[in-house]
Amino acid sequence: MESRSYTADATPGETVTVAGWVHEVRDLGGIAFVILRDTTGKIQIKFEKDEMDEDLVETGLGVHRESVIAVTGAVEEEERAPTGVEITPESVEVLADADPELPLDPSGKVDAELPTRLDNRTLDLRKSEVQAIFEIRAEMFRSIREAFRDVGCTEINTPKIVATGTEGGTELFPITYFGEEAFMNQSPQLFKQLMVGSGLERVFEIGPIFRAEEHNTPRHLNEATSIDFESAFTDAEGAMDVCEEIVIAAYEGVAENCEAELEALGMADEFEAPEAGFERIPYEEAIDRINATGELDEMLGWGDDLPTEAERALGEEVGEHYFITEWPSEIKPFYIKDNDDDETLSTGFDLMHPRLELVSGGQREHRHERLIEGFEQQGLEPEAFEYYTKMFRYGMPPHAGWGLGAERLVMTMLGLDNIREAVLFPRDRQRLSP
Ligand code: AMO
Repeated sequence: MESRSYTADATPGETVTVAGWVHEVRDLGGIAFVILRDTTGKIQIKFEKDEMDEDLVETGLGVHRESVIAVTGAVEEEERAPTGVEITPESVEVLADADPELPLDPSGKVDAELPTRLDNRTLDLRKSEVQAIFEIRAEMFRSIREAFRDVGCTEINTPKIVATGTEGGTELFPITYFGEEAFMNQSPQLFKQLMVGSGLERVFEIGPIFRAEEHNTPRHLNEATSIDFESAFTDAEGAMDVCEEIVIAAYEGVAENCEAELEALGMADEFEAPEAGFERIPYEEAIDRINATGELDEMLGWGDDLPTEAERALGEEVGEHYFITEWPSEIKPFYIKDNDDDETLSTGFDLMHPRLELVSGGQREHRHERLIEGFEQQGLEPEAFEYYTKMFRYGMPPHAGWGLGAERLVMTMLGLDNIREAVLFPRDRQRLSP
């Protein structure tokens, strides 16, 4: 194939070779059109049956929809064409034929249910509005990485095959590691903490986390992508400041660089970055405000986790991103530090989108003795975590951090109903392939 041009770059006066998928064949009798689609858009190919070579016409119009073809020809202005230009073909080459029966219609004229879409993700991603989600996801990571660099973070990668769980035993995926029991990591929690005591001090990681969640919900995955931050010499307030900055940077990057994608999703007009200064609501006040909405069948009490309806009720009232701070110590993990003045309170915080939780974080317990006590209180054996606790005896600075679910960020940013729409190949209770 001659060097290939994108359809979006085809300029009148040039002779180009474009390559892509047959989006549509429109036969009007003496004249027929093939609409060819590539990653940048679509272009019309014009066939004038009486004036063109018979074989050329047959090849061009005989292909099934979604076949891959390459077309060489002159680009001309044509105001009746969908993009204002069309190609008069000199040659058409069929690079890959498509079956006439497709499991899913990439032109979007026939709707498909989510399971069918996920089973045929390759075809699903030929739709511009689906492609847009993943272009936006990629831009989100690009701008987040840049924002982390701007606040002095080093990007790290930590093991995903681990010896111990950190976020609760029931959600662990066990595996066999050369005859020994091991697990898929639930979060990079302990490793990122170990790095703040190293020379790196301030780190971030974007990587997979694995949770053997029993429930199949529109907001849970069994394999998710976590955006993790951890910094030495920072407290919960400082960690929340960075969290806010990163979330806003993600939105700003998308607003600046994804105009066409937002357009494809029909969101170009209303999309805007949240304003800085997210409200920070102490847990106790959050409970009171939720109870006051009258939306819950049962009143919430101190120490209760927030059920989905509670998150929704408060989210509706606040109407934008907000933090819940000062969670009860008893419902936060062993690595979260208690409040210095009141041990029943922790330094743990969550960042909430009005629809759901995006982030958990807090200041960490960096005092060795207290850390060991915390393990024991949670019924964990500190010996199993010695690789971690040991380093707290050799100079571990005060530190804080958080973990942000990337798919939840995409889901809330784009108003997607189901978190699976934000993942190429989701893993859930029913889905292990593709
Ligand atoms: P947590 O368990 O709250 O905290 O996870 C942090 C964030 O990760 C996302 N998340 C998920 N997203 C989709 N499906 C899941 N099953 C899933 N589980 C978690 C959520 C959640 O808010 N180590 C701590 C973080 C820290 O303190 O730094 C942790 O993992 O958006």
